[in-house]
Amino acid sequence: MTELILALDVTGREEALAIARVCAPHLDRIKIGYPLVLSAGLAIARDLAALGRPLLADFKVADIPNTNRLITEAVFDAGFGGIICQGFPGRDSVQACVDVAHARGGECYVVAEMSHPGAPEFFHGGVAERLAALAVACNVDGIIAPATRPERVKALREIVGKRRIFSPGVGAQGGDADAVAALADGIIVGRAIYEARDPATAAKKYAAVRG
Ligand code: 3DU
Repeated sequence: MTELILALDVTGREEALAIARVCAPHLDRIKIGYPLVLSAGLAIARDLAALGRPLLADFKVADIPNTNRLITEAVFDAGFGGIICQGFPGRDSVQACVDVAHARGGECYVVAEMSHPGAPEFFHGGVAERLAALAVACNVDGIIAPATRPERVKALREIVGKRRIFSPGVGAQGGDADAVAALADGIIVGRAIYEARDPATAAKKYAAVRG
C-alpha cells in the first residue's frame, strides 16, 4: 500500500486544524515544518497529533550530533511521531536523530534527494546514492526522494531496499501521483490539497494511491 501524506504548509493555526480535520480520513500521516510551526507555534503539533495520524516533523535537521539530539528530543516531546533530517552532516549526526527517534518509539527519515529544479546541482553525481547508503547504515526508517524524478526514486530504491521511500513533489511541483505511487511507499502532497477549493475532495482524489 502507498501512503498519502499531507504536507500542511499553511501558516494559520485554525486553517491548519480545519484542513487537517476534514482531510484526516483520507490520510496516513501529516507532515508539518517551519512554515506552520513558526507561525502557529509548536503546540500545534499536539492538536494535529490528536487527529490520530502520525505527525512527521519536516525540520530537515542538519547540525552536530549533540544539537541534533536536542532538536530530536524536543520534537518528540512536542508530540511528533517522526522526524526528517539531512544526511550531509555525516553519519554521527544522522545517528543522533535515529537513536533518539527509536528510543522514543518514533521514526527518522533522511533526505536523499530533493525535488526542486536546483536539486541536481548538489544531489546528483553520486551524492544522493551516498546519502541513501548512509541512511541505511544508520538504520533509518526511510528516505525522502523526489516525485519530480521517478527514475531517481527507482535508482535509490536499489540502495534502500525495503526501507520506506516517501516522495514529495506530487501536484504543485509537477510530479505524477500514480507514477510515483508505483515506486514509493508514500506520496507527500501539499498545495494540491491544502490550496484546493475543497481540500477534503482533493485529498480523497489523491487517496486513490492507497489502494
Ligand atoms: O510542493 P507541495 O506544496 O506539494 O509541498 C511539498 C512538501 O514537501 C513541502 O513541505 C516541501 O517543503 C517538502 N519537500 C519537498 O517538496 C521536496 C523535498 O525534496 C523535500 C521536502
